[in-house]
Amino acid sequence: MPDLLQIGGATDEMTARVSEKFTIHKASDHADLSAWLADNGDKITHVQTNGHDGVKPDVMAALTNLKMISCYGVGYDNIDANEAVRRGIMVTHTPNVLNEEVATTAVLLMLACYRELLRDDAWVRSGAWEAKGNSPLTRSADDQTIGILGMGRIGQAIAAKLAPWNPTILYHTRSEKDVPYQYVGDLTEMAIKSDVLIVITPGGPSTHHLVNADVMNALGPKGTLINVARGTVIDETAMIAALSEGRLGWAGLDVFEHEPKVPQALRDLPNTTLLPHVGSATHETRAAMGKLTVDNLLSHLNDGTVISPVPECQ
Ligand code: A2R
Repeated sequence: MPDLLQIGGATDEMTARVSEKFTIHKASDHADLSAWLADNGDKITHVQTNGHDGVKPDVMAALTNLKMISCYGVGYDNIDANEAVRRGIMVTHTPNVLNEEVATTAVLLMLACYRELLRDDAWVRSGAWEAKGNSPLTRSADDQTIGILGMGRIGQAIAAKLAPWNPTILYHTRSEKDVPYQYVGDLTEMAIKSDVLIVITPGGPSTHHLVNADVMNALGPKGTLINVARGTVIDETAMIAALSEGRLGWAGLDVFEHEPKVPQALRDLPNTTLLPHVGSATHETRAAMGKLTVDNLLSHLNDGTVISPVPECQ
């Protein structure tokens, strides 16, 4: 059987299906992975990984006969897809099957910020309700102007999922899309016009710190920033300063620049709702992502075709 390197975790079902066709080697079993790769790297033909772990450049270089990387997740910014193309390595990911779940997470964070979900939950638990009476009023999430940065598969799912709150939806991308929302060619201009800015672009160098201090100042003291994309898209240091100084109102974040490390200053801020990168993390959606990850591997092994290649490999 061909040899597969498994980087990061996999569900039991994924492992069961993969083990019928491949000999599985788990990267986590080798304390000195470089040494193991030096002796065994040439026999690995397939890699199964995820968006967080990706494939580090030294690992990819050590896999001299690698033919395919299957990524469990839609974001693949931790895999050098251009280097893969240069070497003739196929890279696949799991688009579409997680659109609705990530969109739900974006809406969840936005509503939690507007209606102070965490503050009011604490109000009940701490006994403040009985001791002090009603909690302060919150803001209505209805009829807001919502700017979406990134209007791809997930951005469109977010826009659709927000419809019951009757928003005016603006969006910013590098090129205009055929969608029923208003395109804004300049991100800062969109932030000026928006009550909420939702970030849902890919990560990587092309979007690094796209949301900088200027964009956050433009969103303003009454503005809410939501990130369900990658932590690197927002300048986290500038965001902490803006939230602390009242230049930015609220932030709902599922992703962080150096996750799982989250700066203490951000954790201490009351105007934030923080999630541990769980955008797609439900049983149902992770099962669908796992199935597609394995389907891609088995299809490639069977006849060289795949179901969902990354754009660079199409
Ligand atoms: O810029 P365009 O026209 O390529 O539109 C894409 C947009 N985008 C950007 N917008 C502004 N500035 C950029 N530098 C930039 N780079 C990309 O992000 C497109 O509208 C959107 C990405 O859409 P999809 O490729 O369909 O990705 P999907 O499935 O919505 O997932 C987005 C990301 C993943 O890469 C993960 O990092 C995260 O959501 O879970």
